Amino acid sequence: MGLGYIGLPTAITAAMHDITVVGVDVNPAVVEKTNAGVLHIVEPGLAEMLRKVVDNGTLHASTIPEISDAYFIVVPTPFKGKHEPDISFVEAATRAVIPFLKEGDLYVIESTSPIGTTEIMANIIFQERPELKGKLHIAYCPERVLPGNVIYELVHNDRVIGGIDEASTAKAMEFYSKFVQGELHATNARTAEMCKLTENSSRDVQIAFANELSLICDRAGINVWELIRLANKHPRVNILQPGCGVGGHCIAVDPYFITSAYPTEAKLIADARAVNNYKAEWCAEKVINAMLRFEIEHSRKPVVAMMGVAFKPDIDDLRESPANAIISKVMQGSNNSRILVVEPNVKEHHVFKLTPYQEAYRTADIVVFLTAHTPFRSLPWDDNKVILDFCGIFKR
Ligand code: SAJ
Repeated sequence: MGLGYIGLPTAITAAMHDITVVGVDVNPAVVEKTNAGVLHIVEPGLAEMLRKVVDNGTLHASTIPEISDAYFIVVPTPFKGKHEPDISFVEAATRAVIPFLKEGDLYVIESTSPIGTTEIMANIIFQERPELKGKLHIAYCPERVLPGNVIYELVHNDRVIGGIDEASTAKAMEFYSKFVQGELHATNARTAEMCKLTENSSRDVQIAFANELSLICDRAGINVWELIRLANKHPRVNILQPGCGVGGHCIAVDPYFITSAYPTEAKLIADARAVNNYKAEWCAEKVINAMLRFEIEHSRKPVVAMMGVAFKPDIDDLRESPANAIISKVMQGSNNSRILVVEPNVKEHHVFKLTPYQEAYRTADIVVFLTAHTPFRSLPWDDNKVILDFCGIFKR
């Protein structure tokens, strides 16, 4: 249930392992494309695999579920209100499969979900189908794959699997063992739900530490890149890299699933979110200040290059990208300066006109590095430009 960034690769991977899969999505365009063997997401190597499993008939897509032995819920869990998780898609997908469930079936949620979601869905299922109580296997198993490396990680990453009872855990483990070569770790549903939120919150907190260091170092006149490199020479220290904020649809989102439910306890997690959000605002302020200074010193407006819109290096995914927000803010405060926007990984942007990166770098008076795309690393340092390197291209 759900043929998005995780559901579709999972469906394809299962189909590659001789499991007959019906990929269900509410979007008819996604279903049509999938059945035509055309990939609607960007993921290296996946298009060939999709064509293969569609051609040999192990995967087909539909807008409605079909009778199966195992059902996987892989739909988004966005926010409602400010930062409250919205599990209505999980519930809708669950309600859609309820009529098809039969004794002995497996039902697994993979969507990132607030603690208790699996139990809530189990209750909904048994309310509608009381005769199945004790006769279904219900579990939670979060995905952990890194976009760009999905095919490898779906098979090789360890998985945490938590059932609502031991028989459910065992049944889900048996299923995943058909295509997962990583280790399968058994637990209960609540721990598995929290485990997913913990993994991404842990990364968010660690990035916040690096971002906080970058703010301190900027005030203290210390090169943060050198500082972190040296501190990491300690055998038990491993500090991540600062950037222009935290983006994507996971790390900047999942910690709120904890903070909204446990506001009294989740202090560090909430502060880390605040630091990472603030870092993007701070970067925008830095750019606007540099532009004002340039105008005063040169009696003309600067040309500014904003390098990178994607939320992390070498991908085309612009979702929840702090770079996007920084560029918009700089444009608002730009006082008619020329702003060149660069994103080498996409052909077109629905708001910004894009400029090739070499041309932007050559033309600009102020160059702002927002995303550490590999091609940017071959650009030469130029003393005649103001360079704001928020993501460590030059590490100067
Ligand atoms: N970032 C930094 N500094 C760093 C590392 C990352 O600022 O040192 C920033 C990136 O630029 C980006 C953001 O963090 O804006 C997130 O990027 P990421 O590479 O850390 O993670 P995602 O969002 O692509 O994928 C994460 C992964 N989770 C963890 O590494 C704990 C992935 O395994 C999950 O499956 C995925 O979230 C998910 O779907 O939850």
